Amino acid sequence: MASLRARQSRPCLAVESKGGVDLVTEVDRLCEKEITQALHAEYPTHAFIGEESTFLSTGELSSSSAPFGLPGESAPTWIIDPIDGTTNFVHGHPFIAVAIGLSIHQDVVLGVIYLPVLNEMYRAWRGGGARCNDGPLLKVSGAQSIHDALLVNNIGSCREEEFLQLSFHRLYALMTAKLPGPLQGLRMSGSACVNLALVAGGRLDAYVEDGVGGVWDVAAGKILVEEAGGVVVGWEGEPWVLRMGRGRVIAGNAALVSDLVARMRDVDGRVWRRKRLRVALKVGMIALMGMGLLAMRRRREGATRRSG
Ligand code: LIP
Repeated sequence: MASLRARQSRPCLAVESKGGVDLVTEVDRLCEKEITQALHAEYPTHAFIGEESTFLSTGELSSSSAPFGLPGESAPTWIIDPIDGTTNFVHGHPFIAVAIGLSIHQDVVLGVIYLPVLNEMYRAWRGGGARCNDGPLLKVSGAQSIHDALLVNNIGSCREEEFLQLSFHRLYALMTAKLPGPLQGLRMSGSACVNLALVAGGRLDAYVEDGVGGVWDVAAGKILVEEAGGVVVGWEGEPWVLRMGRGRVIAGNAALVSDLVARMRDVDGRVWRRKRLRVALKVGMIALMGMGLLAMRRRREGATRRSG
């Protein structure tokens, strides 16, 4: 991990795009390979899911384009994000994390998140509480309202206009809320794992993101937050489940999370209704123009018949 810190300042880091502004570096791949191979040596029958690749039963790493799904019921599965916050890493920004989660029967039972620049190791296992380094048991914050909350949100690599407009509407609604008052503070860290570790440690009150990159962004942090007395849910407030593909997440203490779920639902509903109204207005305008044109044509035809 010292080498991870050193490589961050290396000027000739090989960076590739996974599509658009989504980046991967040689260090992501190298770290994933080392972590996976070390775990595989200890647990040869276990399954592995990494952000950059998947580990085949032959002991080889395959490229992330290889099809893979969550393994079956019984295989304990290690879920690895070798560098969460790759864009931060590329820019030398300190909010980066290495995350490892272990899921058994689709339930994350163990999680470790290491913040190499801060040298903070967060860890938790089911029933064992969560800790950072040699510190006391972690506890999520007790903030009960957004007016007392420091919220973290990320806008990942999606640059679609509609998605961005909706994302900014949600933040605007929180920043201008009348009751109980506007959000106390808003941050964007660029790393889902840093967010979840800091929520578990009570240094951020809540985390909201629509568009986390995959299970590796959330798995390890989920158990940290839960063992620190908090909850991690999906957009409708449903339990967050391991599922391949992009995801949505809200984490924090239960009261604040259910308030945020309701507020997101409210904004999404309003934006959706406005969009439907705009479509209805457009259709109405087109219909009116069509009727106008038809009436003009009929008048012209009538006039031609009368003059003939
Ligand atoms: C990133 C996450 C970030 C999210 C991005 C992306 P990466 O992971 O940590 O929170 O907004 O979509 O998934 O690519 O830095 O490992």
